[in-house]
Amino acid sequence: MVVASATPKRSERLEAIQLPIVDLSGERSQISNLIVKACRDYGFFKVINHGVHEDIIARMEEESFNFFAKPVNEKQQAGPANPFGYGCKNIGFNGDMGEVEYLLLHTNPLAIAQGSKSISNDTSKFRSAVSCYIEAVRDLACEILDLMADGLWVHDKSLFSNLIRDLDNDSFFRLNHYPSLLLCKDNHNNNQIGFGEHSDPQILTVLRSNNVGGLQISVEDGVWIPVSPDPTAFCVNVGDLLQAMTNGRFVSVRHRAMSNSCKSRMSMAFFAGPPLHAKIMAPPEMVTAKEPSLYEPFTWAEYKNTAFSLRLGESRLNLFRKCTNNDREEA
Ligand code: GA4
Repeated sequence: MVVASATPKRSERLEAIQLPIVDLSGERSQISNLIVKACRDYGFFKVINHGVHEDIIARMEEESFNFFAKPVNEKQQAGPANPFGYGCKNIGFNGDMGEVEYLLLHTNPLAIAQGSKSISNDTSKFRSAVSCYIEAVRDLACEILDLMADGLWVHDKSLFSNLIRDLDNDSFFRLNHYPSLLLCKDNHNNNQIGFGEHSDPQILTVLRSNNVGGLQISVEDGVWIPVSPDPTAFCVNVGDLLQAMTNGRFVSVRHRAMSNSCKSRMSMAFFAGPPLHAKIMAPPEMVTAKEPSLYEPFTWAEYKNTAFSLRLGESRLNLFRKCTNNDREEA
């Protein structure tokens, strides 16, 4: 595992962080421990030897590339994003903007079949590429969630993964294109915000990007650390729901994506979400006398409604925090 060096007190760091790297071909108990440590320290890690076939990734990337290369008026036939469909610059419903264009899809098969019609001229090719990719990354997400449960000594090893294996799971798939800007001067990265600061509301995110940097994470308030790109790995991050289910042991870390003025960046993110009616609460193993439960139980539907009604960077999980004695004393 490679660990990041101490963070200087500056608002931006120019050198990229080496996130913890988890080799999934390693020994199981060692891997679970590495994952747990990474999720506590950074909320982010990379996985290599993940078992997702290169072909599956290449096919999906090609479809994504073909879509974004289309003329604007054709892309707009798949929009506007509400939240699903093609979006350009507008993010969510509350006026957030960024230098990004994207396709957001729900991952249920019917939604993919419906959505594909306005996205590709070869609907069945697009549909097949998306279905294979989603199946593969969902399996990967489940394997990682089982390893997490193991590493946390949660008795039911499938507690987390069952939520996203459920037929009614509410997982999303997002293709992002951060176009290169017209300003490219002497190869200097005149970066602009592509996708503004936020944490992911779901359980887990599995992200893959081409070889262009742009992802930055905030391990400390106001300090942005670039993550080096690595197309051979998947970047995995903890979502808000997993922070709640681990009673705050794992951190759902704020991140953002910058668009690079010289090279265009493409990324593909799978957001693993539970069924809308799923009750989100920490299992008994995560709650002790020393670490009492931090959050009120809530359903994903309740949380999602709150998350989607706020601005991108607004804190959401805090709204579900229990009132502690400290809070009472402070009030
Ligand atoms: C962030 C993670 C995912 O991309 C996403 C985003 C969603 C959207 O683009 O519609 C949100 C954002 C994300 C969180 C706050 C709300 C909702 C935009 C926004 C302002 C698809 C998701 O699930 O939440």
